[in-house]
This record gives sequence, structure tokens and C-alpha cells, in this order.
Amino acid sequence: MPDIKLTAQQLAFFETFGYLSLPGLLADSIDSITAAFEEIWARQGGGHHGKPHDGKARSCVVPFLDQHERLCALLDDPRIHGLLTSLVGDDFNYMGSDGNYYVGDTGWHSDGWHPRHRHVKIALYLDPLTRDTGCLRVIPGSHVEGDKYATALQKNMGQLGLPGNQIPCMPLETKPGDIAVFNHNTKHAAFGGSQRRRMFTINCCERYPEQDLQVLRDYISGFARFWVDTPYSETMLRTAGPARMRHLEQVLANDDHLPALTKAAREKMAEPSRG
Ligand SMILES: O=C(O)CCC(=O)C(=O)O
Repeated sequence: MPDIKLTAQQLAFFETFGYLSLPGLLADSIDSITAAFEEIWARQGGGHHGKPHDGKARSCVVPFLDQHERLCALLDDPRIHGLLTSLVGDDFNYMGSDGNYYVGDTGWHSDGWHPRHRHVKIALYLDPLTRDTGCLRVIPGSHVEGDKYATALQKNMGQLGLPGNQIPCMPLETKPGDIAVFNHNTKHAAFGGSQRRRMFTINCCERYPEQDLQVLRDYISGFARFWVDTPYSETMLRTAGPARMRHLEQVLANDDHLPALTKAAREKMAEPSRG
């Protein structure tokens, strides 16, 4: 099936506001996606790094998609592939994913800050969520580098005297099968969630030009805190056809420094990062 691309209106919305909601995009496959999600946790002892999920701290598995052949195949799905090629180009890079049982609130933040290269995150929440029960909230327009609004927001966020759940924003209320996608720069948060809020992400970015490869390598260094020696699993690579490989090759060509960083992280940290 050919890719399902975003429309010009959807692209304009994403450029302007830094996010997009796609209600029901994966509604027909959400039951098998959720079953794969739970299989992964069951295989890993139920929670973070082999421990049961105790509802006190976020449990996190990285890279998540990579743990199940059915989830790896989401990268080939014409709806997800079309969304990603529309936003980050035909030769985009898959930049890993995290699977989570979130606990409670997530404060306002951007996922790093990428001034020159577009990074996007697809978020799939596996339970119905509303504004006050942990749905993703975004601040529209907060992704724009150099924009006066983004700069003021960055500077003033901590001085507004407002609790996080009172900051003006757009709550992306969600049902299983809905998709949210946002620019990593976009400020986002969630409030009022349960002790076992199920969610996983797919991170991707535009292909880096040769002269900026060090920036890509620095991003890959960030995987060390999750104690992974390679950014992609054996399952992800074994089940990849040529079309998927195109989205893996630039990271694979720039990950040789990761094992040493991961070795150092294992020595320093009591457990892999929870996010
Ligand atoms: O759902 C949440 O609690 C926040 C998600 C988030 O911050 C992220 O995926 O970057």
C-alpha cells in the first residue's frame, strides 16, 4: 500500500504549532499493538529493568519498538511511514523509542533542543486519557527557535507562579488508536495520570548533512544512559527490508563510540535511566 502522506493543511499546522493529533490513525490495529506492548513488559519482569512496576517511579524500556517484531513493523506501516516522510523527509532516521509505565505527572519540558535539524516524536497512549487524567499537553508554537514567544517562555516558565497544570496549553485528549506527533522542541507535559499510564514513542529525525554528523553522534551518545551497546535490536535489523534499512543506516554508521560510553554508564549508575 502506498504511503499516506500528510495534507498541505496538516503540514502547515505542524509547522505553525509544533504538533499534530491524528485521531484513530491506528484504531484498526491498536489491540494487537497493545498486546505486543504488554508482552514486552511481561518478558522483562513487569517493570523497570527486571523489577516489577511498583507504581512509585516510571518504568522505561529503551529501545521499545525494537523488542517486538510487530512493533518494529510500525516503521513500515504506510500510515506511520507516510507521516514520517511528510515531516522529516524520505530518508529520515529512526532514532529509537521508549516504552513506559508513567507514574503521575510529567513537568513541562522540551526533548532537548534542536535548533537546526528537525526531530519529531510520535506518541501512542494505550488508555483513554483526558486533560486531568494524564493526556499529553502541548504549548502550541513553543518549538520555534529564535521566536520571541519561545524565548520568553523558556525564560519565564519557572517564574510564572503557576502550578504546571495551570499553564495555558492544548490538552491532546486521546483514545487508544489515536496518534500525537510533536516537534522535540515543543514544550509538553502531562498532569493527573495514574500510577501505570501506558505509552510508547517513536523518535525520528531528518537525515543529518555530512558537516553536522557530530551533532548526530552526540545524540547517539545519549543512549548510553539506557545501557544499550547498539541503538537498534537484533530483531529490528533482522526484520528490516531495504526500505526500513534506509532509516537505520545513518545511525548505524555513526554509533561506534556507544559501547565505551555504555560501559562507563553501567559502572556509574545503579540501574539504567528511567527516561
Ligand atoms: O506522557 C507524559 O507523561 C509525557 C511524555 C513525554 O514527556 C515524552 O514522551 O517526551
